[in-house]
Amino acid sequence: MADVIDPSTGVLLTRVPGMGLAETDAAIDRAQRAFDGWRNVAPGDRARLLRRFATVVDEHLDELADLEVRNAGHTVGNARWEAGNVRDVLNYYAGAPERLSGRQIPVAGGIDVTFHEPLGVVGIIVPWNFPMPIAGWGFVPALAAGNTVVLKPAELTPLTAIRLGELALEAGLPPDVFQVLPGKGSVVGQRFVTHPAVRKICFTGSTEVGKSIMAGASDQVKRVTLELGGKSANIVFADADLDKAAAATPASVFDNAGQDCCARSRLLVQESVYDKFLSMLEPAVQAFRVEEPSGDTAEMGPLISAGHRATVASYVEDADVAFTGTAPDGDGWWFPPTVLLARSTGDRHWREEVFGPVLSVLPFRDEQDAIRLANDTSYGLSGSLWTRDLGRALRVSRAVETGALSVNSHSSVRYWTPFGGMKQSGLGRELGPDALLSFTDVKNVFINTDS
Ligand code: TAP
Repeated sequence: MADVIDPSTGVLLTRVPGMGLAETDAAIDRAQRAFDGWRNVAPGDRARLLRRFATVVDEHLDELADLEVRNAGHTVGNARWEAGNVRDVLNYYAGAPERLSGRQIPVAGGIDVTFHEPLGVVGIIVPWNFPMPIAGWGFVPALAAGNTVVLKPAELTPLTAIRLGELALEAGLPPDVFQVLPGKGSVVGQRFVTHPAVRKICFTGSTEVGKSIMAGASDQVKRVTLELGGKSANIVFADADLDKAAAATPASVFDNAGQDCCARSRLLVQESVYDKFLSMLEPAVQAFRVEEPSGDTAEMGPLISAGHRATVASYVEDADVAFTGTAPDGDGWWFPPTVLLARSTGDRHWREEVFGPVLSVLPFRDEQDAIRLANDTSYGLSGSLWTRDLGRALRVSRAVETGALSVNSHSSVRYWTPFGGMKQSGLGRELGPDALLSFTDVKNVFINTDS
């Protein structure tokens, strides 16, 4: 049994039984048995079932959002967006089954055709920071491509995933096609790695665990998609619209209390506007509303757990604090938005993923210096740059080694565009038009037409 706690109050919400090894094996066996039936559901019918699932999620949007506010401390605005994202991803990939076509390739003496075959059982391992969207980015394309799915939510945040599993059945998905298996990563998640019937793992979480999953998966040449950590840069050039850049910066790193692999947690400001920009940023950070997350005005809620709050606090001890925002006192795992001045690129808060509402700031000289500093990390997930110079925007976009970048904006995620990391931020891409194919293998068939 795992305690499920409301991070905004520290109060126990419920207890959820964790699956052991035998139950995990039984669920994987059921998923394997369900595979043949699911892959053979006519494309139009599979599409209709996914659309119906989207409708049922939409009908339960407020309920799902409320669960996430209480279980993960997400602001209600974010939580509604997250439930809506599951619905949208379902609708988007519901268009896939009838479009999952192979090729006909010209050959002598016959015809040659390719098929995108589903893999079998796909295991999805989800972290606690975005329980709904990250689950959906894995299970939806996997199902659309004809795979069956076993999904392990994070122990801290299992409630919305469990509810989505129930809603799938309500929408008419056949039993065992999509199963949610709460439990420990070291038990349920690890079994996905070692069980031969699980043909692919989609993992989102820490780089350390991601590496161990990749190493374990090599034993069975198991496919993996990895979405790992980030330490993304927000680069502000002197020619940028500084008002807009300063106004947008707090949400770029403090949204979801900084517990976001795309958080722009390193701010690089051109030295000629460094002091001016920080003086513009300070009131924007102080105005960022850290409040009880169920209120409509909340822009940021608490951190996920007491242990995580202690980890985040350890980055601020002994650091140069430029200024902070405010956070509620009292129970719950609250932490104020905090802006730190990096003394050098060797500072721990500059180098490591804090995964909390902590922004590190450093000045840069010129374009080359900005690119060098932005790339001086083993991560490469996301990032932003602010400039009015179109040529520079393109040059810097191409030079910064990240999987997703935004110019004069902080957006990273649209369900119809690819998302994923370079370097040690990950492997493969989720979302967008191509993600579906990563849940299939290509089969090539030659048919001899000689008489
Ligand atoms: P992880 O330990 O990586 O947990 C992520 C998921 O993997 C959870 O469901 C976890 O299960 C599971 N897991 C853990 N060990 C496993 C194993 N040996 N085999 C299979 N699955 C396993 O992350 P965390 O401890 O929650 O967070 C630690 C740090 O990772 C954060 O501070 C942050 O820096 C980073 N992080 C990054 C992301 C993204 S989006 N890139 C998301 C979360 C965390 P349990 O429920 O048992 O833990």
